[in-house]
Amino acid sequence: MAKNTFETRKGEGGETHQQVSEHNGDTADAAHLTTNQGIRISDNQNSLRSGDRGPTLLEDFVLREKIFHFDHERIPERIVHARGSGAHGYFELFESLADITKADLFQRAGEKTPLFARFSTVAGGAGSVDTPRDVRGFAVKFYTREGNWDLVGNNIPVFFIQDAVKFPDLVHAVKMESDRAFPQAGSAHDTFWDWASLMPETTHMLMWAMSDRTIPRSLRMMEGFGIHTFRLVSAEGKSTFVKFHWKPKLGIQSTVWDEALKLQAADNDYHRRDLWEAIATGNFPEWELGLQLFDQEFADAQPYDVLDATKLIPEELIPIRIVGRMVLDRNPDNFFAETEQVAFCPANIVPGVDFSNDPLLQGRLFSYLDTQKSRLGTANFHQIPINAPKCPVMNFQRDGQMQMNVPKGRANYEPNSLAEHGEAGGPRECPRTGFSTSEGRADLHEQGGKLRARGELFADHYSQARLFWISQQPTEQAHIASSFVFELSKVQLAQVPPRMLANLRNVDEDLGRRVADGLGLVLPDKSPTAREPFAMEPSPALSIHANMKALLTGRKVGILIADGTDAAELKEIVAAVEKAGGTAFLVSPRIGGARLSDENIMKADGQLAGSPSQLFDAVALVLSNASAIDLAKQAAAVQWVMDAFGHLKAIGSSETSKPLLDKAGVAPDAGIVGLVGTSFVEAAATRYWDREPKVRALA
Ligand code: HDE
Repeated sequence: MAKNTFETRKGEGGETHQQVSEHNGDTADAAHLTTNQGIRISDNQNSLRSGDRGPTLLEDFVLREKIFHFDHERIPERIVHARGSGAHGYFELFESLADITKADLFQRAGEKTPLFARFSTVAGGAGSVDTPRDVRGFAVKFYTREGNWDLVGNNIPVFFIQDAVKFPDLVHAVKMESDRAFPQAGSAHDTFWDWASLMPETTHMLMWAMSDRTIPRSLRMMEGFGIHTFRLVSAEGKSTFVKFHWKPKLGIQSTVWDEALKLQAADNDYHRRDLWEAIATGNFPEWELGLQLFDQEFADAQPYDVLDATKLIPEELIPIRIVGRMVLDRNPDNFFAETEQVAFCPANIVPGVDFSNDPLLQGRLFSYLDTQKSRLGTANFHQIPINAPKCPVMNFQRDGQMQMNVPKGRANYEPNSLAEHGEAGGPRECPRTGFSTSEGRADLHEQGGKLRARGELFADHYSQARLFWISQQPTEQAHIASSFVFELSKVQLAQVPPRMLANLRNVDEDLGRRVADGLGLVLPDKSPTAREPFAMEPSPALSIHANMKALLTGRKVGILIADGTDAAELKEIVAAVEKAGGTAFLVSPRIGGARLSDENIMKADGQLAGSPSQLFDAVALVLSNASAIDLAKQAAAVQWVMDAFGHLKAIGSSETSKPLLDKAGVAPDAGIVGLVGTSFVEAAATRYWDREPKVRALA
């Protein structure tokens, strides 16, 4: 802004920037430090004092302005989803959807629409860690030619509650407890489980929350879901129900729980850094946009209500139609201005997209606008660059705090006949192209009088929780049961775990029994059900393990080196990792590097103690025998290997590295391989679930 001001002054024929510089002897083309009023600052190191050891003077407007601005740098953090990371990118349409929707961004195959995406954890504060067990927000703002469309979703296709009226209770229960302000960023505490165990409608979501979905390996490796049923509306007014899905190009992948816990110490910013580095190195994260399209007839035939956000529609029933892709190709220039100030709102939709009567969605339509006013402080938050539509905005809304526009003329009402904005007197309604609520919304007309009630089918809380359970592979089931044990073991209120067990028995007897065993509790009677669950066919699409892609692309391999490392072997392994699309990261006891067998010094990317193996997807040990014997005496090195083994990762090692492997208790299996040929890069593309029973007892 300061720069523009100078340019304007030049244009107006006043004293120019150049002339000012010549007056005072500063170089004309230097970037001058100024106050917010544009006054050049001569000294940014010393405040104005009375004598060089005397008191600071009140008249020092440079100091006062700087500190004043600093004092107000923070704004209220988001009440939920406070911790987030964002990036710019674009959406590219694969095929025209003109027959289904008139939304402009879905008309022309190959066309790109700019967007900004923000991923977040839910419970923790803005400064909390990236890897707690938590749902992840997945919010996308499309800057379409017809205005902004925000698809504000999560990485899980269902939600905890059915009605917006319960949201404050959910959030109060899960966030840090109100008297003691802990725990930060985690659900493993009394109030969350007290509330959840009293709310059977949470059960389906709890199954997802206790699965590996809530400990993603990377923001780039998680799915996204719009959750609610929305509508797409064609130019002819035909309306189709839709559920939105984002499918990551790298496949879904999660960490194991012990790894996620240790990541909290290894790198608080693990996901933020991963996203940033991927974009900075040109490995642009990518997701495909998929639609589940269905009509009223299908909706009416289901034994669950499509307006209930605790239910999903199995992909096997309504296949996902891939219609385009999102590519994130630019990191933010400024975290605060963009990622922090971006203001999403599910009510931001464009002609051709419409809401359904999902009572959770309906409540959200109010909440987001309201929260932005308290977070960003003004009703003009839409003028902040990251929120501003990239199409014209024309109306007679005026004034308000932080108004950035300078509307001209007297006409600030509609209709008017002042002809100040052209013959029509300013912007007018657009009955043909403007947004109009779909007439095809049968769900609008199906109600009786004014009621505080839910549809009958909303009362079934267990059928889909069971669907999720039976769609998981045995290791995934063991992770779910173990997570329930972990979380409920942190609960100190004696009445809560039995209540939760009573609910879990309605999902699956075996699950209830395993969690009870893990807790050392007697299995209580089943809790009464409001509506009897019914059987559903398993949906393999709900399993991570069944759908994980064996890829090294986008993944990171830690390579341990030390003095005496074989130079040729190291070169070969780094080349193989990079050829397979992975990143090779050299770890050494000293950051300055290691003296290789050819006497050259190889600088390390990370020092051993600061680069634990949980930061990598697979590890390789390229050590001389002497170094391996030496490192076997160092806890950091032994732990490095033990953790890689315990986190079910591939370990490649030269024969000479064996003393360290042995010390770490590494037992042979398919993931323990040599470094010759392609065996390591092939092994490094996956995890070794079969190893798990050898390294930990699961419920
Ligand atoms: Fe949100 N949610 N939410 N939510 N939500 C917010 O808006 C709210 C819900 C989601 O990166 C808040 O700007 C209510 C479901 C994401 O900035 C707030 C209800 C889903 C983000 C709010 C829900 C979400 C938010 C807090 C129940 C998945 C972060 C700060 C009716 C479909 C967006 C803010 C970002 C943020 C309210 C339920 C996703 C308070 C009342 C369901 C990804 O307005």
